[in-house]
Amino acid sequence: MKSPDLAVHWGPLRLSNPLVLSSGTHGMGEDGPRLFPPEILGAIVSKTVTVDPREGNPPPRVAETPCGMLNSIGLPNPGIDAYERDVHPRLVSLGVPVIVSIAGFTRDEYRTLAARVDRLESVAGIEVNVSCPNVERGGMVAGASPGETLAVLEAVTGETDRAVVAKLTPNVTDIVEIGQAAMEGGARMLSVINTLVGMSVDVDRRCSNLGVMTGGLSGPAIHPVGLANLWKLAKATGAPVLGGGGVVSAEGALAYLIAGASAVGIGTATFVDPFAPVHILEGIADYLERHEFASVTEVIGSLAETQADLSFPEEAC
Ligand code: RRO
Repeated sequence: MKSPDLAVHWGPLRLSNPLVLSSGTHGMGEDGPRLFPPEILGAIVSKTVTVDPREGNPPPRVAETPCGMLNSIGLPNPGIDAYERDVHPRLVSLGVPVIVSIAGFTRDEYRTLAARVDRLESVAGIEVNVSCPNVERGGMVAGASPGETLAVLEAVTGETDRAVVAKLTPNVTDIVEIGQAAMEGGARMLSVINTLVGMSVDVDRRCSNLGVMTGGLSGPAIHPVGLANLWKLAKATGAPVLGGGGVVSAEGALAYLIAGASAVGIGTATFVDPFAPVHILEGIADYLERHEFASVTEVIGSLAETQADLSFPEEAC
């Protein structure tokens, strides 16, 4: 039997496979792919870049939690000038579609960043990060408001024809209305989820395990939350949505695809297993062969929503 076709479309982007390396989990973007052949990835998302360089938050900036980790990194990055000069050429040289992640502290900064990224060569897309939990302005504060999300997306899409993806926060009551606002603002794709606000306490020292009290929770603990948000968003908006959060196995990635994700984000898993993308991709290919699917696209959105929809009703879910 022929090997299954792993290519997917995420909005206007054609990816050789559904695995997308999530922002912020590989230095500026290229640390992970140095360990394995980069072409095993469908795309890479850079660390989110701001107009000016940033040091980030005071340490400690990461803390392990049961089945996950907290980060309070605080958006450290070299700023758009250094990104353009030093980082982007290195990312592009990996030969994988590069999505540049941007965050502003005002709408004007988002506009500036969109114009700067628009003029770079070899940009597959622009991720508009309206979901960082570790900054006091912009980030999740903007992305928790449908009106501000709409305005930010309009500011960005007014400056570029590149494929714009809005990365959304799960720290909201109704992610669907935020996703709809982003699409109305001109986003072509959506991405869920950024990290969940969390905290952990060192009881002996009676202090937070992070330098700035709270941080963003990622890792397997958040997989069910990501999945529910992905499913709701994909179903309600019909938008091409990347699903991620807590993917550490082929089954975890397949769950997102089955629930309707066009592509799957991998991030925190690589802190435990730097080769996670290799193992997850192999596992997806094995699954497709085992279930005799010719293409990964056949499983996308194939979720049975009632027992009557099951192809094998006797195998109750
Ligand atoms: O840098 C961070 O603190 C950070 C960012 Br920009 C983000 O989008 N999500 C996150 O958990 N941390």
